[in-house]
Amino acid sequence: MLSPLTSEHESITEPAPEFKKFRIVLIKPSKYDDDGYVIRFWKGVLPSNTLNVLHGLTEAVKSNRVFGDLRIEIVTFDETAERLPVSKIIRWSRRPATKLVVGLVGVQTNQFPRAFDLARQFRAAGIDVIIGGFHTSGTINMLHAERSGARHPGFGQRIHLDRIR
Ligand code: B12
Repeated sequence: MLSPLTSEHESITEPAPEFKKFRIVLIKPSKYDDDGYVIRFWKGVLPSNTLNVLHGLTEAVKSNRVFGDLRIEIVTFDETAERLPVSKIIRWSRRPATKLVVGLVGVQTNQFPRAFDLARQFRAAGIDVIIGGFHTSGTINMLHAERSGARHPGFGQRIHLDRIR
């Protein structure tokens, strides 16, 4: 049987590694301005509701010990008000016995290009990425999930990012 932290692909090609730590990185992506720069405010005055809700739900997974004794660490970033340490996150994923997943949260249509660029950087480093939010939910519904190669587990959407490059 698949471990909850192991994708189908991994189970076919290699035995499931023993993870001792599960680090979940939740990121609210910003968006590009007309010149292609990432918009980042000097100070954040409005915390993202979705980021906070997702953080709370993930904390519940941790406190309810959904993954048993596995140590869970949750880190959040709001790119609209802080620089995103992409290289550092990739380094975290290479630590021994660590499984790292990136969740791009609350992604709206105008933030999708930025979210997708971030996802590509993490995917290139072998990190599993989940994108959720109004844009992905709406798009997948419109594309008819079964035919687009996207899966629809009901909470957030799991898209085969590698196939839609
Ligand atoms: C509240 C709200 C705001 C508030 C946000 C306040 C705050 N502190 O966060 C304010 C007024 C600031 C705002 C601003 C904007 N908003 Co607004 N907003 C909303 C609203 C009404 C609710 C969003 C919300 O908080 N939902 C509750 C959270 C918990 O749910 P959620 O975001 O849907 O996330 C759930 C799932 O999608 C999923 N999920 C989300 N991410 C992830 C990630 C992973 C990994 C997983 C597994 C699951 C997952 O889990 C969550 C829990 O179920 C929606 C409309 C709506 N009814 O959804 C519009 C909406 C999201 N906003 C919209 C827009 C356009 C904007 C602005 C761009 C408007 C503007 N021109 O400035 C800005 C962008 C701000 C920004 N930087 O993101 C549009 C987006 C349309 C689109 N095509 O993407 C919406 C859909 C309204 C609409 N119908 O037009 N908004």
